[in-house]
Amino acid sequence: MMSQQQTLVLLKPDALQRGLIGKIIARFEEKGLKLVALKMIAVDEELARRHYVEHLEKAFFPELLQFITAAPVIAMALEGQEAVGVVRTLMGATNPLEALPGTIRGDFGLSLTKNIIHGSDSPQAAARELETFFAGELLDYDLSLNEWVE
Ligand code: IDP
Ligand code: MG
Repeated sequence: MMSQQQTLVLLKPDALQRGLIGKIIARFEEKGLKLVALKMIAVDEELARRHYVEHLEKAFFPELLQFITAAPVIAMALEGQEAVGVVRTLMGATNPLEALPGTIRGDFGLSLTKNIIHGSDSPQAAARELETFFAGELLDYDLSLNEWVE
């Protein structure tokens, strides 16, 4: 069954430094997803540990921590039919070397760590991550394009 969902997206420090922010946000707009929150934020170690709690013990965590705290990120909440899975599909595989062309990671990345974008991997993760970045800040409004894309 299809359902309206909300999901958290982070445009990681490499996306900002490489000037890819506008292009990536455009892909979500063009898809028809609705922005319900958007901000730029410097992720500190405490926030990184909270967000990536399932990865704290992984061998790559120190490298991930260094990367995600190296420059600001753009955080956004997106809403739409099956938004969690749709965003993951648009992102492409975690490893940009394996991500298909046409996906964000497939088109823009080469590095497994510096892979441009984060998207929640389940509705449960989305709820937790949206609380981490946007507690009480999600906006409720009518988007006129919705009647044409859903
Ligand atoms: P995801 O971002 O596609 O959900 P996760 O497995 O949740 O992938 O990993 C979180 C992030 O940690 C990745 O997006 C990537 O930046 C980094 N990462 C994942 N696996 C590795 C690895 O094996 N080496 C280095 N960095 C990794
Ligand atoms: Mg993940």
